[in-house]
Amino acid sequence: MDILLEPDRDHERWRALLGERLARGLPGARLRRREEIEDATAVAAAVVWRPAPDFCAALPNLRCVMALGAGVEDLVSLLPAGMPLTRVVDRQLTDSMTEYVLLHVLRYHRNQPAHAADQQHRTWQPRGYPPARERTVGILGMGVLGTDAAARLVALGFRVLGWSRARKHVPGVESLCGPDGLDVLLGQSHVVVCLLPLTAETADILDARAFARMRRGAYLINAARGAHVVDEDLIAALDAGQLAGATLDVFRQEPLPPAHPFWAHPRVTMTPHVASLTDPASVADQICENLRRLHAGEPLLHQVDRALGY
Ligand code: NDP
Ligand code: OXD
Repeated sequence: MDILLEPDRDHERWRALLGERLARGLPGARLRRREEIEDATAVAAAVVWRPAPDFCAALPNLRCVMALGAGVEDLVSLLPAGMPLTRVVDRQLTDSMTEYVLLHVLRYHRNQPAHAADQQHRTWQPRGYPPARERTVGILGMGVLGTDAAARLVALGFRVLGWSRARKHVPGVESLCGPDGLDVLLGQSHVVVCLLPLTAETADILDARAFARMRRGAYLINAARGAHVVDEDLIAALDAGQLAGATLDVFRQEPLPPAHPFWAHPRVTMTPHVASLTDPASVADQICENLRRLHAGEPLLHQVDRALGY
């Protein structure tokens, strides 16, 4: 079986890590760059991240696409409806996202943006803060990433609300669902964290209406996808003081164009889509296990529900 390998970076590293595992577990499997494919009919699987949009058009016997990341909205819209699609679910990826969420929740909880501004002006200004239990953090999306971040925030003492389609039972987390649940979360949270997948239902979910429902002076952390946020509405909410600040890791267009107002906005903290990076060494085993399963005709791990889009 031939396997198309098209990551967006670290190609040689992926090839080495997958190659050595396949040599042991699936001898005969061959990893191929697009330009190395001699017989397109022999390609049964594609292991990809942000591939060229037409990557599967000339692969008539493709049986599965394995994404090298967690959010798969691009592939969901690109692939034929029946094509099995898997995504990454990985302890290291989850830990990295939780680090990002904790970093920025704590930064806001402990007034770090204000202290940083004070330092610029050589101003000694002690600023008080309430105990964590008096802060509410709302997590939009209680999946693999949201659940872990929520549990670690609970361990730090925060009050945590979690919003998902189905109700969840995570110790210490108040589970909310549906439009009413969303309004409760927005209305009560001091910090709202977006960890939703991007789907038709969740696109533009953080718009003027949502910001108006948030507590005055609340913060937003978006580490999911740029298209969850309506940029102009966020800027208007920040400028009006309705939101005190936003931390954004993801953007509608990446890299963010130099002229975009987020770059220079005093209440925006930006990172270049690094909240959680896939670690090839951590993820190679699950990709090889899925290739083995595909070969053996067994059910695949971490398969995306094509109808739901995540
Ligand atoms: P999961 O699929 O595990 O979880 C998604 C969660 O969102 C689920 O709880 C789901 O509810 C909920 N959800 C989906 N649609 C709705 C809806 N319409 N209303 C309410 N809740 C909804 O995803 P992950 O936790 O693994 O990842 C989340 C996202 O994080 C990814 O899709 C990706 O976009 C982003 N990401 C960003 C990274 C970065 O570096 N910035 C890195 C990795 C991921 P239910 O449980 O009921 O189905
Ligand atoms: C992902 C990402 O979804 O890197 O894995 O954004």
